[in-house]
Amino acid sequence: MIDLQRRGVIFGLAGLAAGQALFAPARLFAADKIKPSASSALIVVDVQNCFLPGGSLAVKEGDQVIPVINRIAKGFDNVVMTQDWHTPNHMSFASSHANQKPFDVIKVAYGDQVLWPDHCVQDTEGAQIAKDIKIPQANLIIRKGFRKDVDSYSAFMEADRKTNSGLASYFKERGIDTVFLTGLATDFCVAWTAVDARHAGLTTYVVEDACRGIDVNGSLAKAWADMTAAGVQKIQSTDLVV
Ligand code: VGL
Ligand code: ZN
Repeated sequence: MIDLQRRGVIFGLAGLAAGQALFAPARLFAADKIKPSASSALIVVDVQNCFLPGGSLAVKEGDQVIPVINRIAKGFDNVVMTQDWHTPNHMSFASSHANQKPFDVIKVAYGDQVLWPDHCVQDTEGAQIAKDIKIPQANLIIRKGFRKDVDSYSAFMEADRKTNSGLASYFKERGIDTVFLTGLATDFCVAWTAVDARHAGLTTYVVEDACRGIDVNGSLAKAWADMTAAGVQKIQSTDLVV
């Protein structure tokens, strides 16, 4: 008798878990894991040579995201990559301004602009996506920052906050309502893309151990605060069932 009742409970819970999985990504109660579904997309932000150790705007441990991203990408049918893609003499380069050095902040028409070392110049080796990224099923590559006078950290919208990339419409047309963000750098392109994903109405996760930050003048802590305020959820790659 007791045994039967116990079984009933167990089957009941098992049924609930299966039901939740139909509406994935659901937090499966057992180990609180998240399973990507057909309406989920992985976004791989700017894993490009310039941002890897030895690159012109190297992110500390930037290369360490690659095996993590390759592993979780196996669980996604929908993968979007982004590629920082600047003109020579781009306005975000310190070298384009007299008397400025990398990591200085200047005022431009649309607000504050951090100045960077030259990086990710169109069609250069540094702008190529890291060769060790192995995601053959990636569906779309969004290039950004390709207009000389406007920077673009976000994959959705340029820094002037006017020019749309079309990515929100792409997700809408493809029935994607949930995105998982990975890549470089946590505090710039990942964070801005994550906040804009929320503005586009998407459920948004940032996979913390699949990202690394630049962390200049407290930018990493600020980025996490901004993301949390926007409703972005921080997870680890081990929270995913892939
Ligand atoms: C990025 C600074 C300048 C990034 C791009 O990918 O986070 N950061 N350009
Ligand atoms: Zn850039």
